[in-house]
Amino acid sequence: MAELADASSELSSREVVFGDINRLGLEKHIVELEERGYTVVENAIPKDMVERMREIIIDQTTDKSDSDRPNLDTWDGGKLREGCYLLFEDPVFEKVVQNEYTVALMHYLLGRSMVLSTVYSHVRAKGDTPLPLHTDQWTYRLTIPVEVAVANYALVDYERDKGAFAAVPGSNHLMRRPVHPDEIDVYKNRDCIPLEMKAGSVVVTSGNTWHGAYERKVPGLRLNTAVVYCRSYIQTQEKIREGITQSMLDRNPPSFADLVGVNNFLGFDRNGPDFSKAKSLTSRYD
Ligand SMILES: O=C(O)CCC(=O)C(=O)O
Ligand SMILES: [Fe+2]
Repeated sequence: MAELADASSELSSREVVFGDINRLGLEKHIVELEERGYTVVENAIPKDMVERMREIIIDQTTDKSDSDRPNLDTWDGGKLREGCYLLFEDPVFEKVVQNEYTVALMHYLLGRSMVLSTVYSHVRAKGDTPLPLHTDQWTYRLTIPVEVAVANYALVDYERDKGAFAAVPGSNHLMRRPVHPDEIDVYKNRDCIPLEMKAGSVVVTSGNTWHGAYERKVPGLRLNTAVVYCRSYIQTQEKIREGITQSMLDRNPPSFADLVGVNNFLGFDRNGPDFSKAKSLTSRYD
């Protein structure tokens, strides 16, 4: 499990981030992130985690869709609801948000003071419309370096006609969002390609990169866990910080508290800001 360097570390942030990248052999993934705007790490998580996450997501979607429990391989009953706020559904999601490959790549993209924004699942069934190409950075302007990035874990094999992740290689350099219908539609955009991968792989995409998903043309479910991280000054998509319990903090390393934003001094009330938190964040992550 990756841990952010502790407060006593003598190393600069740059040394820590590139140290992790070298230790984990992720150098080629950094080049891909720069050139294409995304990169795939195979076998990022073990099979038991994949299976556990599927179960929990199917539990939540069953509950919210008010349907019979869908079978992963045979469901043909139409659209189902998304999974979200998954961090609070099961500790397996605490583990996945701290995945060492993803954290190392995210630190490269977003800096070590990044926070968790959402743990979400796009549940795709036969008949769902394709997900239009979009960028994930929801701030007013796209930026370099980016302020938002997503790690999308495949929980089933991704294949084009089974609802694979779609991406436009190099679109991270365009510095604008897709607008024309021919740019947005994954089937019309001639530069869009499917990212086919095995369950347990993760695709890390920077916030400027155009991506979406193909239609699922066969029965069964296309499930993922999409973990979004952002810079600490940006409003997170989910109320992560507000939902964290003491037992979640107790069973995780201290770096988890930073990741879920509880050490951010912003958002104070009548009692005033707790600058000891500001100090710990800035001194730890220069
Ligand atoms: O896999 C998908 O359905 C695409 C999801 C997406 O847009 C994302 O993870 O940011
Ligand atoms: Fe997205």
